Amino acid sequence: MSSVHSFDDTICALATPVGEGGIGIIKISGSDALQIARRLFKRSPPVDSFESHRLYYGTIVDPRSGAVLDEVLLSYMRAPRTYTREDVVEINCHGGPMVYKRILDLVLESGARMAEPGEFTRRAFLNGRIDLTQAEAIIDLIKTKSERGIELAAQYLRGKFHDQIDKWRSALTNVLVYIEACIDFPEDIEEETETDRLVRDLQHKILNPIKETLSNYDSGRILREGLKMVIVGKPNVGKSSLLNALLREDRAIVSEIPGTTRDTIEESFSLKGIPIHIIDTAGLRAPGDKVEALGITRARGRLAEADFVLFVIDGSMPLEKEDFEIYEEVKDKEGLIVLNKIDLPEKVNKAEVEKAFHSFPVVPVSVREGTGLGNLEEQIFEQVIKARIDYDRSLLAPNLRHKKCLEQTAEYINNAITLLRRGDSPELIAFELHQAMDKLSEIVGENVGEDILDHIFSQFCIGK
Ligand SMILES: Nc1nc2c(ncn2[C@@H]2O[C@H](COP(=O)(O)OP(=O)(O)OP(=O)(O)O)[C@@H](O)[C@H]2O)c(=O)[nH]1
Ligand SMILES: [Mg+2]
Repeated sequence: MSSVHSFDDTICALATPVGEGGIGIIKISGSDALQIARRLFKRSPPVDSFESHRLYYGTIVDPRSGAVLDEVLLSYMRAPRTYTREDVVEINCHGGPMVYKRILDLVLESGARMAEPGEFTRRAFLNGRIDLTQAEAIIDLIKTKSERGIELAAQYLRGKFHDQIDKWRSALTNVLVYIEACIDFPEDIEEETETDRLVRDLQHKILNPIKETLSNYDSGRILREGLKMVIVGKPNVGKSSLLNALLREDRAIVSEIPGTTRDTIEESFSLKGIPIHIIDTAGLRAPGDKVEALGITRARGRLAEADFVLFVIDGSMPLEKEDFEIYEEVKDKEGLIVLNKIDLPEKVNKAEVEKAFHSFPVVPVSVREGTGLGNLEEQIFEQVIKARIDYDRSLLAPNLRHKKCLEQTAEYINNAITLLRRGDSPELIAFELHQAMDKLSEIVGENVGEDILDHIFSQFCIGK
């Protein structure tokens, strides 16, 4: 993007969603913003000089025809106290597509150009108002699907992650200063106690906290994107009935014919504020035909990506070879066994299932009668969500990009520790530490490539 456009021009976009709405907001940012406002905005008496951060009531007038297009509220925000740190003008017009399109056209004719997706936020980043973790938090905030996700994004937005990175960087700088002094005065590093101190500092002040942060990755992913939960079991045990019950709607076809569900069915619901993507699958068994075989392959694919498994067993019939085969496939995952159809005469009880399939807790239910379902939801919450997301600790959960950078940082620090312990040359140690420093800086957006920025900002909508 920035290879095409420079950042000293003026951009504009519709900041509200496209379509009909109560109001439409047109946002203009850049050095020509005020001049464009002067050209298009009319009021009596005319405004001599726009005050910053004040709302003006008036009309938008086509300067060529003199036609009044709309009644609007306009605000001018003088740089640098703005979202982009540039001059910003916002026009609140009526939210009809014809109205805001015509006003946008006038703004474009007056010298602005259409903003790229995320370009306002990219300018905020390039102008130093926010760092890259804060820019990412803005995307998260817009896209998050859970209440806890909002809290997490809000923490990032306030710069909590940046503060943490700064602490690590300053600890790293302290070690680097010492090591670099040793390049000039090599005799100093010989002292064993100093080596110990440096290793200790690297380990306790940087490496261990980074590892702890990395361990929160999964929690962060679930908070941001939701938990992937897959329902498996042999045919006819009640998987689709369970899906419908959890969704509280008749989403999947249920029938007494084994092999009813042939494709995967995916839906989402919210469990105490955490989004859950729930996937119903074809019953796992030796397939009867080609279509069923495809469905079963698909089910296995979903299983591989799952965060959590609901393994359904029919309590009204004895355990079968197929149940044992499925258990072998899922036993290393996190999950629960749902012992279904307890309204029917019992052929296998909870204790027997627990004994046969000891990796999972067993929750007896009757989906048909609705018994045990509340308990099941409670158990899912306890097991998956509470266990992963520590509610008492203030969470710093890296996203995938941060995770990669932190893993590389940890690797460089480990290398440096090995070299230090071996009494290797300070040049080599300093090299590793500089690499670690660069990786930390990359997280907050210092020395990152255009390709990474393009990737991040392209996830925004236009007008943000
Ligand atoms: N008695 C009783 N029947 C149930 C219960 N849950 C489901 N069923 C019945 O079991 C049959 C199979 O239910 P489904 O939900 O279609 O089972 P499934 O596991 O999705 O089956 P496939 O898609 O064929 O793999 C239907 O006739 C349901 O009405 C239950 O708790 N008690
Ligand atoms: Mg089914």
